[in-house]
Amino acid sequence: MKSIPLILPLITLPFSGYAEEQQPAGMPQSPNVIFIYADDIGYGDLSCNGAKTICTPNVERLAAEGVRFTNAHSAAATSTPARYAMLTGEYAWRRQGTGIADGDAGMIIRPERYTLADMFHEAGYVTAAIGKWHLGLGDKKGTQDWNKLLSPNLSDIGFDYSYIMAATGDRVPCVFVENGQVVNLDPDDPIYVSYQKNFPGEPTGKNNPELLTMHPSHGHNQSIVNGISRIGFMKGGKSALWKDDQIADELTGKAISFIEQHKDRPFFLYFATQDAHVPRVPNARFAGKSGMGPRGDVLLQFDWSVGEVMNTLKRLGLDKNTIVILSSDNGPVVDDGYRDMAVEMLGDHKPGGPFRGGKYSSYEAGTRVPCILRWSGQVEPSVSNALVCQLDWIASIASLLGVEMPADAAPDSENYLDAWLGKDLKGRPCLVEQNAQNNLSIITEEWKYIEPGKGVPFNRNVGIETGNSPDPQLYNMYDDLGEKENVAEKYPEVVEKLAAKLAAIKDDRVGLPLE
Ligand code: NG6
Ligand code: CA
Repeated sequence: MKSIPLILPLITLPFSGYAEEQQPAGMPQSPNVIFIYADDIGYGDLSCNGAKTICTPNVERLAAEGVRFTNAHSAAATSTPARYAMLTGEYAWRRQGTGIADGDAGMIIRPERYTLADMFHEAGYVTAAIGKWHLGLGDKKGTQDWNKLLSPNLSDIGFDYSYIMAATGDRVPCVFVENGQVVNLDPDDPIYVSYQKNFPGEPTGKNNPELLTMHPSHGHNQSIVNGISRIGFMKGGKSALWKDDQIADELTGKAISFIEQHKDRPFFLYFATQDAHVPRVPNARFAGKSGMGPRGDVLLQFDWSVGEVMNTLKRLGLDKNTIVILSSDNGPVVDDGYRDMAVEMLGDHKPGGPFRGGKYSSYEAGTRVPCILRWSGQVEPSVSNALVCQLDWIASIASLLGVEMPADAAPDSENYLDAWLGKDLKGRPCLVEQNAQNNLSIITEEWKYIEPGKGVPFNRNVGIETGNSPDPQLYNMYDDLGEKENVAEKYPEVVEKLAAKLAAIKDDRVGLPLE
């Protein structure tokens, strides 16, 4: 296991990368980098991307001051594989055990893996992860003792500081974990977690619906925490339980403290908010404010978090020297398992914007997510249609910072720094997208090919077309952004070429030319 020095060298590495010559005279240090990584926020959920029924002014301002991407993707249509790929620079479908993780999963990114946080470390940065984690903790599934230091934890993969939700809002344990230790735990009330069976005498959503303040629509009928039944069973740890309506405040507060504490040295902050994942419990300040029910309200709450981060940067004079990247882990879902009125109150709102499908799907709304990069003074405000993917953040930022990554690090990540900085409108020649059944698609500027795959075509629980089909699908991205007309039979040669390219990438022979 590698050890991370507790005290990082105080000297700041010279800013030796790509933008050196453009660096303004007197720029004190390498730029800070903040990822604001939303959960389940769709392309169409933000007013900067054309939403008319919801107003997200802070994100709009960020977009107006930076590059707003229209063809940016997460690497997968669900959280765990999207985050795995983003943090390691490796497509998650190459690895077993990277599907949607239980709350008692062991660390999915093992300590020996080189991560984005390691890369920042090498450039002399202090690093933090605050918010939703969903990539496992401790050594092996189900063997954690939540009352002790969980090991390995995020400090073993390059994060100097972490304050996280172990998995998701709807999975036990419903506690924050700070640097591997459950926060506010009373030793006299230890915490137990199981994804196998309930603890004797503990109520569940299934058996005790009378105890619920929010009812499940599907799944989510196990342990009850704060009147909401979750996935998985837990017992004890009462003093450590989070309050759902305060998660955004808690995480935003921690993000601000981290920025304040490290304002004098280069820092990397991975700020993973949990709005708009279920269960959606907006703070009273936002409840009822969107006219769209809790799902709309938590979008306003997310926008508030963004505003708080931006105000902090301004207040501390870090505005110019901080790169802020905002994106989401996967596309949107309206009913994701609770009866929270999201479907009934949706009205004309289109969470996926012009795109077909949603979270879990092979269609574009699955992975084509909101994405903005702001770097005041360095990056011209613009809109970019370049094909870009979060997978490439590690290689692109390594290039910016002049970090040479080890040869075997981040194998699928490529340096598209110019595209990220809005200077090159081209981006990737192609990208592989992964849906919830691990069926893969390949997208180029012109085409989208979805490989034949197993699974139902429509997920009735969530009301989303999955894109699964026994037949090949081909869509023209120039004429048919909404993937309405499958033209696979019309253009068999394009299908053949893209299927071969996908097979080559799967096989690791990424060099096979597209033409
Ligand atoms: C699904 C959950 C869903 C959500 C998702 C993960 C059920 C019925 N559905 O299995 O509610 O938690 O997993 O979402 O349990 S993600 O954004 O973290 O990938
Ligand atoms: Ca998600």
